Amino acid sequence: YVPDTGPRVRVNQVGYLPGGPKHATLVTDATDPLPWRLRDASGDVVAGGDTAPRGIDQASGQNVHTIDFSAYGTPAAGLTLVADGETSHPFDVSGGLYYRLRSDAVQFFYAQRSGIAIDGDLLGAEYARPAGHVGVAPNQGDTEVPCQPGVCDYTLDVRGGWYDAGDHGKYVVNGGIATYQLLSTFERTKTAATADGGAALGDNTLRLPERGNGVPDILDEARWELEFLLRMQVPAGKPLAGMAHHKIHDRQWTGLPLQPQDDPQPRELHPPSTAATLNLAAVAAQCARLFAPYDAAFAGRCLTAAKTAYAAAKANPDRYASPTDSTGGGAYDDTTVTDEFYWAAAELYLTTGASTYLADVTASPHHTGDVFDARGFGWQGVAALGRLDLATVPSGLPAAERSRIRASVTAAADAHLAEIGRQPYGLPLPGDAGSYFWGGNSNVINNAVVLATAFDLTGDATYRDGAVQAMDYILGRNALNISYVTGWGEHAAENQHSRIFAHQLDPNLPKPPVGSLAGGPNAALQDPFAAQLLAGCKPMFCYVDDINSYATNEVAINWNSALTWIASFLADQGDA
Ligand code: 9MR
Repeated sequence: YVPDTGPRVRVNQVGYLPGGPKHATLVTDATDPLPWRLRDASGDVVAGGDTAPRGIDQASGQNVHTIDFSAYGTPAAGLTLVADGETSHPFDVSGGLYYRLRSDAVQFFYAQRSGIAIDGDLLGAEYARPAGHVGVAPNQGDTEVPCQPGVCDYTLDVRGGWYDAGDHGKYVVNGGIATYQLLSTFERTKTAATADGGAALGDNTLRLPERGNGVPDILDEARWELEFLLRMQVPAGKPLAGMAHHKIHDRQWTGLPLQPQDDPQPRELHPPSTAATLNLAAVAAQCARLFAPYDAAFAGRCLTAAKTAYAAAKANPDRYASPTDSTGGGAYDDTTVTDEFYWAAAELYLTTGASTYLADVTASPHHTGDVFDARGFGWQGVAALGRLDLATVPSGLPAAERSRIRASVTAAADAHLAEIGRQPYGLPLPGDAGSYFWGGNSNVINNAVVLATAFDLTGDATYRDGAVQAMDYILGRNALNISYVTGWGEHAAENQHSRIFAHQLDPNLPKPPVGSLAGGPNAALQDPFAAQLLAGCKPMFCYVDDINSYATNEVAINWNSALTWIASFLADQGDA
């Protein structure tokens, strides 16, 4: 199988910020520098220079050169880069490049909502659908959901929330990091000097049913999941009260396509877990501080839930979700929860200022340990979330402590910058196969989040430029010459794995909405379709834009939450 990778000059197909870095990659057999030309829409040459040969790129196996046209800074549409007889996909130079991506990326969450009819007037007529899993046949949930046999003697109303990904499962651990990133996207607008103060994500800025209710729209979207997460808590008086059930999903896996309202499977609560409980504690604590100005009663409910969840986790510190519990839904297993304890304690401390939580933060092995990783962070390793918030959210931390924590963020960002320099495709990710795993696009973006946070903390533009370059990779500067974000870029992913947006299987169904991020290259080839098609692939080629490849081409809330955060950051850079 040889994918059509288009022109051998690889660019960010969306474009470049006028004052930002501008890099491209040329795939060629040549070993000596070659001339490159930047052409405007009418074909006139507006800049030029020579390529820099980089040899064989480990992640792609290609012989490549890099092109640096950062010196060009004039806004223009329809530019192309020409080198070695090849003309790149067209792109823009504009300060407004990412304005709409900021809302597109978060709009995905409305499209994933469970328990509410999706309004075609808001999202587009083709996306209208009835409410899923509200107890209307053939659905069997989620209003009165029993546990798996033997797990509990009650039912819970766990309606609402977001469908996790291409399936109809709802998982507290993954809901946790996704909600965190939406809340953090908003919180950054309040704490970062380079942010826009929240106006762009405020009331009446997103196409949501709650728009115009006096609450910033991104908080309204986060609340849809927060309410679900709160419902997953074991009620008082029951065994393990205060813990959170790990997940709720179908008893058996369903096929594609399948609209949520047509799912006939029994739904079941799976056992409470320490990791889920700490995810609830962390995001409910964030909820308490961010909703306080808008809805004191809801903020109070969140704070109570956060505190009871945290106490329950401390009383039950080693209840782990089983790695084999993956029938009908994903496992989201995790047997290391010191990082979840650290994150939850950090959020509770930042919200309450209470010394007990600070003591737990300080006693955590992650407090002084290195929480950042060259391969990014994700749902299973969340210490970085606590660290980033301790660095950015105002608190009573002693100044020396605050500086040490901030220095750990800039040190991680320095390491990512060094990696960007080593990679001919300019992404903050080591080039070996171990970097290219399930959902890895979100890890690349999360490294960009670390770089962006370092910029917010220091104002040092090299960090901002690193974050921008990471997104160049996501938006087309890669071996496959593809943008991984639906509707963004000349040649973008469009057949992501989803039961709802299964256009590839049924032309009457829509494609994933504009702004949906694909999981990305996964060298482990963990689905049969990819395994058969892509055997022997070099890591950066281990991806296919086909609905059957759930291990390379799914959509997921924790991936779009990373995109949401960075899109908002990039939009704020404007003409930078
Ligand atoms: O994102 C998850 C990835 O880190 C795991 O390796 C993979 C296999 O366990 O599961 C991914 O999450 C999936 C979840 O289990 C079920 N819903 C779809 C998720 C995205 O593919």
